[in-house]
Amino acid sequence: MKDRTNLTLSRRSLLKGMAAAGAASILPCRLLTPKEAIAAGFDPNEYQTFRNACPRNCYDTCSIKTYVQDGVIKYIEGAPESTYTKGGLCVKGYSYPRRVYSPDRIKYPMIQDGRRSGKWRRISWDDALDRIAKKILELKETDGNLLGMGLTKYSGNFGITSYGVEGMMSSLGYTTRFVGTPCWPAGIDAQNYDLGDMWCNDPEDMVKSKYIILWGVNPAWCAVHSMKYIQEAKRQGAKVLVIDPVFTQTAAKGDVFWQPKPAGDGALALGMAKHILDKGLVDKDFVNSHAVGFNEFADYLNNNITVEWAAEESGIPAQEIRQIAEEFATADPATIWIGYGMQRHTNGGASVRSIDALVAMTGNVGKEGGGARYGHLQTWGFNYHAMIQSPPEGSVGFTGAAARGEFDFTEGDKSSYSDRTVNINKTAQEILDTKDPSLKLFWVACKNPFAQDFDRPKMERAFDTIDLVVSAEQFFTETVANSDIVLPVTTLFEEWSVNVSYWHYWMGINEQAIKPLHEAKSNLEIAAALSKKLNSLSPGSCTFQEELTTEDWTAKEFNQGIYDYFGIKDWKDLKNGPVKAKLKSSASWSDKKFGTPSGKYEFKSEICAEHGHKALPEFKEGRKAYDKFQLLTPHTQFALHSQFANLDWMKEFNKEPFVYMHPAAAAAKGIKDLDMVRVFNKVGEQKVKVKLTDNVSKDCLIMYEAWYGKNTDFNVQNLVDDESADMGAYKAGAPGAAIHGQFADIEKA
Ligand SMILES: Nc1nc2c(c(=O)[nH]1)N[C@H]1C(S)=C(S)[C@@H](COP(=O)(O)OP(=O)(O)OC[C@H]3O[C@@H](n4cnc5c(=O)[nH]c(N)nc54)[C@H](O)[C@@H]3O)O[C@H]1N2
Ligand SMILES: Nc1nc2c(c(=O)[nH]1)N[C@H]1C(S)=C(S)[C@@H](COP(=O)(O)OP(=O)(O)OC[C@H]3O[C@@H](n4cnc5c(=O)[nH]c(N)nc54)[C@H](O)[C@@H]3O)O[C@H]1N2
Ligand SMILES: [Mo]
Repeated sequence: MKDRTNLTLSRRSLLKGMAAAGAASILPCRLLTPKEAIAAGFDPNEYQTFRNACPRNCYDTCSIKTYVQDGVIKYIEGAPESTYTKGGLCVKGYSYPRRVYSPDRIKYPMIQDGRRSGKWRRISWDDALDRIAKKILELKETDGNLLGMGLTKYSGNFGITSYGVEGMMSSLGYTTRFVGTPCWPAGIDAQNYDLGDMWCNDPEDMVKSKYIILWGVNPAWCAVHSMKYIQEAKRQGAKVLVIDPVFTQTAAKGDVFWQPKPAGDGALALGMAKHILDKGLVDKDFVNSHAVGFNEFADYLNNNITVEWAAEESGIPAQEIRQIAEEFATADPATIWIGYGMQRHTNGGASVRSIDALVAMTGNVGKEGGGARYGHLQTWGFNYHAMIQSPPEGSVGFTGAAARGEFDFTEGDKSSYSDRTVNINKTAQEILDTKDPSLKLFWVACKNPFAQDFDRPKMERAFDTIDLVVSAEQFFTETVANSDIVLPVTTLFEEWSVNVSYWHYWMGINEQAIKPLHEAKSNLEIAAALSKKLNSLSPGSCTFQEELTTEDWTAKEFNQGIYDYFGIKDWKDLKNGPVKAKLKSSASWSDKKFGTPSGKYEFKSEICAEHGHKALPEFKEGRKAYDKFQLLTPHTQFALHSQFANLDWMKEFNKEPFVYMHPAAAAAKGIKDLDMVRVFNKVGEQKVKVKLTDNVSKDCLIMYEAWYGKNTDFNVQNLVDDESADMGAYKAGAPGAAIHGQFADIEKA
């Protein structure tokens, strides 16, 4: 029997979360339902309640109900109104009060005397902003433009008002932006080539599925609220197959588990497609009426693919491939949830295209309970008022006409001035390579490059070339340690915003439930304060509004389109609870009108070919091994990237990091359970304790990403290089990262 202990831990942690959030007296020894809590003496009328929304980069984007007494958060729960959140939060969510009131929070602006020295001094907001503003003005003076100022921002806070960070940069002038995403871009491009957009069914309709393949996705940890739909579908007779190189907790809940070689997914999907073709199980109506290029795809399969070859490439026995392919093709409806984990490879985009093809050829696209589910941005139609700001009059920018370092600012049409964009997935290398002007001032917000970007040793060298690094943060992360000035930012409970998901179809308002703690300011308030300071030093040097409230700026994000889509009259309606989009069908593409040039599903995509890939979803090999073991660094239950694992409650369940290894592979190296080991490769090395488990294959090492706080040097990015995924540049502006296309060796330390 595989290890399921973490599931129990999760439940215990929930209890702990609620109890310590202030409801201890009414929660004696287990998690109570709201009804039981009330029966036990919990009187909701004694509290002020607020609506909040978890802004972390997560499928679930939970709607939260917050109970406040005397200006202090006492208790939080999932909003009962949302059928998705359904009154519950995840284990991390329940720990929020510990995050807000953590003694480790950055409380004031501070300055460090020497990077990584740890010698931080408190300074006033005025002093901090004065130093930053003077550096901005100095750059404009010496360079004649502001391209020497860089911004790296990603997903620390996905509340819509946080796009005010980008807005702040635009209001200063044309700057250098780190663009792209480490998360999901290869799959986004793949779905755009095939379907004309990334657009998934409502996850709540998985209950209608008769066959569910969870392909490189771990919802038991990463999208906990979706598990109830999968479980319900199972109760109604659906079969669930989980495909992952790791026996995850999601796998433990499935009926069948396939443990393929990492990056072997394309071969597996094509092998299944070939068998479906051989057996005459193709949905002829769909491929003839609603698709282009199926005949060419069928020719490709007939000429190049055999089930035996697929078995060899993926490590899954041919007989199993045949059986599952037949089951999938004959179940109606059948669906595949394509995870973000599986596309973080040098062939990730190609693999997603072949999985899309499998769903399409069986006629499961555009069907309720069916679909190639990846993600969507249908609910994101906000104004992006905070983000769209104009540069000051006379700003000089990048003309984009010439290669980096060779362009002439004096030439070119001023209306075509733009920011200079560089690849976020090669942050360290881009900092080192960017010249004329080089980066001298770096703004980091909603981003932890030392924990989440790649090649940490190179990151340190790169940061050391920058004059002034400013981090807007909540905790003293490794990135803060490599900064000069840190600005304290509010948590979600201390500001207004609005949140939607890239997975479900709910929208929730985020009210300010408590006053900002210490001297923290929101991303928007920081932008306003910087603007005020700059304009006092040099009038007209910043266009950002100097006085604002996050509530007013949240209101500015709404429009009639959003109101109509969600069926509300006013954004204030959201104070009554989250609302769900009024969907015509729970299925995406239900009218079979696709966003591709042909308006049909494109088994053959000319755009894809123009972008240098194959027109058909052909097989592409994964990255060639450069060391003994494949190294995977996926997401963990007790952290959301570099957030949460540092909190005291989380540490009770997840005290320290481990590398996970198969016992047989360990025996061959003389390594025993809980030994201290050294994991190393061409990027760097990491010392960590080992846990032996047959949840991983003999050829793999697993280390979960997370930042545990200041007392450990654990960082998976010491072992992950910045190799690109095959796709991502089309829709995200830069290719994805081959995060799981990594290799390493291990020895006893
Ligand atoms: N090895 C490896 N690397 C990975 C991945 C992996 O699987 N393995 N996954 C990748 C993926 S999928 C993603 S999405 C990225 C995530 O990378 P990031 O977006 O960098 O992830 P987070 O750690 O969630 O957030 C970064 C920081 O934002 C801060 N923050 C939170 N709220 C606010 C706010 O309101 N304002 C400001 N200024 N800061 C705030 C948090 O304290 C945190 O330190 O990592 C990628 N990197
Ligand atoms: N608890 C928690 N929840 C989260 C996050 C978190 O950090 N913690 N992060 C959020 C974010 S930003 C994201 S992007 C999502 C990610 O959500 P998921 O996509 O579910 O998570 P990952 O851990 O990135 O990857 C999922 C699985 O892909 C597997 N995998 C790796 N390589 C391959 C391969 O070649 N083939 C196959 N078939 N599988 C492979 C990994 O072993 C892993 O189990 O979750 C979100 N939710
Ligand atoms: Mo992500």
